[in-house]
Amino acid sequence: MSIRTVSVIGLGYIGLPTAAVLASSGVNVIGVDVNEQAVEIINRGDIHIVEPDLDQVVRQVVSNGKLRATTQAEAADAFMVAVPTPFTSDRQPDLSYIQSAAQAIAPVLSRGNLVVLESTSPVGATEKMSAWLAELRPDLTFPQNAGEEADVLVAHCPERVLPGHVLRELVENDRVIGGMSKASSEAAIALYRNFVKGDCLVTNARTAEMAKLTENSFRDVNIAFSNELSIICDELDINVWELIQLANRHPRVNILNPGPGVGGHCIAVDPWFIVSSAPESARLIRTAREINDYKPEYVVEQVARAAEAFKEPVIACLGLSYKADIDDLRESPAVDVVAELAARNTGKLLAVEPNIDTLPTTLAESGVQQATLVNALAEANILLVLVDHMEFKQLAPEDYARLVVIDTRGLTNAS
Ligand code: SAJ
Repeated sequence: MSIRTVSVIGLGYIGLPTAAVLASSGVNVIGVDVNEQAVEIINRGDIHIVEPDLDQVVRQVVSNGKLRATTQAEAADAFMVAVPTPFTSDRQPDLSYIQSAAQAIAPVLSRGNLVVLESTSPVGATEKMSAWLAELRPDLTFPQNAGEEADVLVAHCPERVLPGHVLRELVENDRVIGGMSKASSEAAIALYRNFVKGDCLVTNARTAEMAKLTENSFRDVNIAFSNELSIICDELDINVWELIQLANRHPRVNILNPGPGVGGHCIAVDPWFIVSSAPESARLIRTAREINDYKPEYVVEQVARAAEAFKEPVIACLGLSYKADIDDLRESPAVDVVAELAARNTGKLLAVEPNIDTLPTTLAESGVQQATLVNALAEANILLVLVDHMEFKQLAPEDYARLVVIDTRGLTNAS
């Protein structure tokens, strides 16, 4: 099958870079998003999200006509669905965006089309998407009923790129391709070969779904181990950073870094998809989530105790983003910690975040002030390190010698 035109449904953190990289490989790409403002920005050759170098690629492919954005799905040879899969308040996967995407593409589907689900999904979601499409298009056959003879091919190929390194990882990372039929996998490989230099590893859709959830749960469980260690070490008066450094000198030990909690839109969410599918069996995965979710609360308590020693506590909060050297504040444990400190009136809060211009309104309205690193250190009596940004790694011991230090990232322990 020849794939000349691809429609990417959802132009967010994954869909837009994927659309742009695919377009720069020479494929005609139609990007579809319900957000009219995003569509308008992209068609101007600009971007509405933050990712290094993405603006240049988008500008180039929009100006040479290879990428065009629209709010209405159009006919194409292949469709890539890259929409959000959040969880509901009771931690069940919310597939409503996938269902909306199926409703949007069903009317324009035709025989020989390939539909790939890229969104991180609970096991069974690709089959569900295919069932929704089949319901809406009884005139076409799908792999769940027609196997290798199906008119429409369906596969899952989870995105696995690291925010901040998306353009490189989109090309270099291996891809797991789970077709609902052999023909579906082959068509998906042909699609990804346009821009992927890594290996395309073939499996079925359910295993591909579980592979993605497993990768992020593996990381979550390992971070939970280090977060638990940090709490145990506080109790036993041991420096956790020194401890980890020593233990990691064993040839088969590689402990990750403790922090103020796990943020981002993936690692703190995806393990719940496993828990909701196998609630009785996923005991370690659930406990890891609970440990990581508890860590911001633990940090707030530490700061509150330290603040009791001062008549007028002034806390320099270093970093607000969910991890180092990015400007992404969504689902950030650092923001949660600062917001909770503000809600409890723990003291004067000076937030230092070199990657943003203005504080989120919720923080500003609760009295948090934005400050430069120099001013915050000069005014504060407590130093709270929440993110290991490169600007903070330059700090020397004399810069904070007179402050009470609560360092969730081990910056002040760097040897
Ligand atoms: N963190 C720690 N300690 C560590 C490592 C990370 O506390 O040793 C924290 C970070 O500070 C952050 C959170 O974990 O708050 C997540 O950061 P991350 O860099 O581990 O991952 P993400 O969420 O930016 O991207 C992950 C990646 N998954 C894996 O590394 C297994 C990425 O490859 C996925 O594509 C992405 O999730 C996704 O979209 O699912």
